[in-house]
Amino acid sequence: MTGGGNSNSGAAGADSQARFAARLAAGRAQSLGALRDLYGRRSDFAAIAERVFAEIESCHRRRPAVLRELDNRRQRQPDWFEQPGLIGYTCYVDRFAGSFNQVVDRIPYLKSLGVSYLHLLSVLKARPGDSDGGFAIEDYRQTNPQLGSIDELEQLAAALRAEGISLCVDFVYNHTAREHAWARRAMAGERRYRDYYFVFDSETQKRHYEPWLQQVFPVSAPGNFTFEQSLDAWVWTTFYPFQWDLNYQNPQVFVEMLKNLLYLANRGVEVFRMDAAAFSWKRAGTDCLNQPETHALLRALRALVGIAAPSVVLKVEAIVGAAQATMYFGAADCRGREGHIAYHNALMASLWRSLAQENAAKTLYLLRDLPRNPPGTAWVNYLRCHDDIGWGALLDERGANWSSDEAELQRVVDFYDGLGEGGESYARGRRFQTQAGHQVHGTNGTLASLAGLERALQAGDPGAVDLAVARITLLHSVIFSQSGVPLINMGDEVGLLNDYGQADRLGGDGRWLHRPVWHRPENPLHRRAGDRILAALQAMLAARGANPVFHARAEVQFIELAQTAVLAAARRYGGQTVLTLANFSAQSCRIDLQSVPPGGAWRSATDLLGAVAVDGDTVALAGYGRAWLQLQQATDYPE
Ligand code: OTU
Repeated sequence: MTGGGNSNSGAAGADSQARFAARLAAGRAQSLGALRDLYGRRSDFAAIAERVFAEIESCHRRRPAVLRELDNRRQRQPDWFEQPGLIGYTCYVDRFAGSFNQVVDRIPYLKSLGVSYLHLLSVLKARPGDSDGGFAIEDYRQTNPQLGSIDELEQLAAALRAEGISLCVDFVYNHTAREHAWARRAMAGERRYRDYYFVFDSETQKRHYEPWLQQVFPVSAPGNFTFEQSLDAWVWTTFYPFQWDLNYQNPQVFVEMLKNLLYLANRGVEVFRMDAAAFSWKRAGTDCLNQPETHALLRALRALVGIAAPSVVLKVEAIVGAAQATMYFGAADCRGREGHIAYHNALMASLWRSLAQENAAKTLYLLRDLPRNPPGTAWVNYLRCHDDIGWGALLDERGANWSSDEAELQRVVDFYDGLGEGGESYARGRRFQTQAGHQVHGTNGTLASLAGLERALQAGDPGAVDLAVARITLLHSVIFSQSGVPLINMGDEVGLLNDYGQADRLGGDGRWLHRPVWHRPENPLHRRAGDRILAALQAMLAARGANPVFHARAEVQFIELAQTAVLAAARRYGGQTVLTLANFSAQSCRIDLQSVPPGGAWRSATDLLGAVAVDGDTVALAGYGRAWLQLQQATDYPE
């Protein structure tokens, strides 16, 4: 291992040992509690627990000195990922820069945006050929050779850290590739490795589960099981047939995956994106999502990582309804003990629904009615990622006032397919995994194409380009003014459009439509639009980063205005009060600020974005306009 220094020598080593011992003493009961929820009924539980603690001790022993220092720093500032200045960016290494080494060259660009957290996709060694965009891992301790070696990844992590940027990579822990050594050994007849997966000899076993399961890729990978000739059995494959679900009921799997995670943490990964987190535990007769053990598994990992490598953050990727998603921060007496951060998938989908409907009401209800985050947790707020916009999270969530029925969402899906009610819409997206009888699933397309830029450029219509730029800026203004980590999706900051060539070339999976190679647009109209988007995002992020009011722990009040197109929230923190406004309609409007607590005080407020001026007790918002109005003085703010 490079760059670590001798982590065990002298006084520093003794000090570090003492800190580890203190963390172990403090975190042991919690770790054991979570492990017991997973394996407590087994007669060999004591041995399993002993094994786990031995592993974290050995991980800590090997932890490089610089990372131990980072651990200490982060322990002194445990809210570091709740700070307004934490700004994320997500990209494929090859599509953004080329290789790990070339990402280093792009650090100045990232810094110009204020980025301090970089999520790199497709980093670990995936199976050859189709790998679901890198989500079928063959070896968790090697990297994709086209991008560079694991040592180069470690050097990249260090280079990023030196610039104040935390590296995040995917931890694809629900499944491995069929080519992973464990799967190979299972296929070679080793019983021990067969038990790492769900291998069913008979159709009957499969039927204990199958009727209750949903499908993630109903068109390109129908079903949840794949018949494997070499095993003469069915293998559980939630995603593609080459992605074999791991069996965490087998404690061996837990231990091995924990070791993999800690290995990568010791290589300098600071944030793990816990891929497909909702699926990790199976229970017959259920949909096998969000099971109690699914949560216990994450709780165990958090507690153990907190002892061995406490600067590490777990980011939960659970693409489920909002009420279920909040549970990944920990529920009941475990609040705050599970994921540190989690994707706000329902908000993401709801923002797109609001844009299509030119109505922010349901987004407001969603934000207003969700429980407040427990301390030490935060949402990850995003607009687009490498996946589709999954509409499932908005579908009739136990009658919540933020949910939609199929018919309503169908109109949203049609809208993003380019079909408006009166004819064509401005969007250029494509529905994903949609089959007859089940119309609402997902939508693909880049943010810019969905927001109208592609169509405007095709028409060569500068007015339509302006509107598209305004929509793109508006959506970003919302995620930049929320509590939690804003995450920019590569290319959205310069208005990159759908990549039809790639989508057609790679066929089967429509998500390739919105995974373009990063470039500066050539068409002058496009380029100017991209420059404007970039400048607007930079200005908003600078305003966010400099103002304590955007801390994740701010007091937030969501405000129902007469104008349902406008999403309004008042935030208070660190002696500052800011009212954020976002108009989801193309129509301009005038907002009566006297109706917003604390009433008349807004008269003297100024817009942090410099876009609007308060006029007496009102403020005018342009179509798709936004404002962050800051009170001049700290005011007593009614609850
Ligand atoms: C995640 O996604 C990844 O983000 C996808 O790229 C992978 O295909 C998948 O896991 C398998 O590793 O299950 O809990 O577009 O939203 O597959 C979330 C569909 C997931 C994705 C869904 C998702």
